Amino acid sequence: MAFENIIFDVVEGVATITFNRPKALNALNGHLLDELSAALDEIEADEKIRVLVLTGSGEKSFVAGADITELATFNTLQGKLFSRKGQLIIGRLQELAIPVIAAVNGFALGGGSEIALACDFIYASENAMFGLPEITLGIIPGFGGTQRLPRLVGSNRAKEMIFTGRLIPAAEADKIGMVNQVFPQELLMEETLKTARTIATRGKVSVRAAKQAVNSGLNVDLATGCQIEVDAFAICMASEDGKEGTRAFIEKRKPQFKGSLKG
Ligand code: CO8
Repeated sequence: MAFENIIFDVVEGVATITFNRPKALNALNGHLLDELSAALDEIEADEKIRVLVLTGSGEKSFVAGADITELATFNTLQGKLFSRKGQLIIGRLQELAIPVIAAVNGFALGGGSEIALACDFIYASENAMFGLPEITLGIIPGFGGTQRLPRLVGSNRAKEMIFTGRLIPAAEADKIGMVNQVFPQELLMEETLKTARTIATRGKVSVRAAKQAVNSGLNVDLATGCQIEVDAFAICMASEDGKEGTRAFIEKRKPQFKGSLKG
């Protein structure tokens, strides 16, 4: 499918989706969300894609939130449908079988922060700014921000950001555990792709199992989470990759993971 609002490419098992509406600082409109959904369909159908990276075009913005000019035209029902569409897509990002890394290269505001929060982790450029400024528009986050931000940085820090709409720079986001690493703008994609390629060399079954175990475990008590881990561990042990990884260690060679889901 040809895209107008995103750039989608795949290199050596790493897919990159670049939000690409530079005139509106890559703000999310309905068309962009539809294209994002179609790109996720393509990713899910391609067994060779091992990691997804999300970033924004240009050096100023990752995503400056929902498109406010479009939001302003919505009635209640349209607002509800837009919020639902966004939440479905963001939920898909979170649950995607492969890891998703946000490379935040500038403003990640409102829906932009919410997309980044649904990724497995965030790398940021030094000029990145995060925030949920919806309160300044008389609304609240609608793509999961009130739920995912407190889970990541604690309810007190999340409430301060959500109640004030204050934007925080990358260094502060790093300090409160919202981002994993901060890089100079010119190194952000290089460093992100380096990590993505490292993950792409790991066993597909074990990376998938690890993501599912962490995600599922966050929603349950520790004992249930540990049981989830037992089951995921057993699947890895029974997989071809699990056998190859342990055999390679004993034979003092690099493992050749095939990523087969067969046991
Ligand atoms: N929507 C539409 N256009 C935008 C947006 C946006 N979110 N952000 C920036 N733009 C446009 C500007 O209007 C401007 O266009 P033009 O050149 O035609 O005037 C262009 O991008 C450049 O922006 P600025 O001139 O404003 O650039 P500055 O460097 O001066 O400022 C800021 C950059 C601080 C990012 C500023 O543009 C800004 O505050 N933008 C809005 C940020 C915001 O409030 N985002 C949250 C939106 S609400 C949201 O995301 C809710 C998500 C959940 C929705 C739930 C469903 C109902």
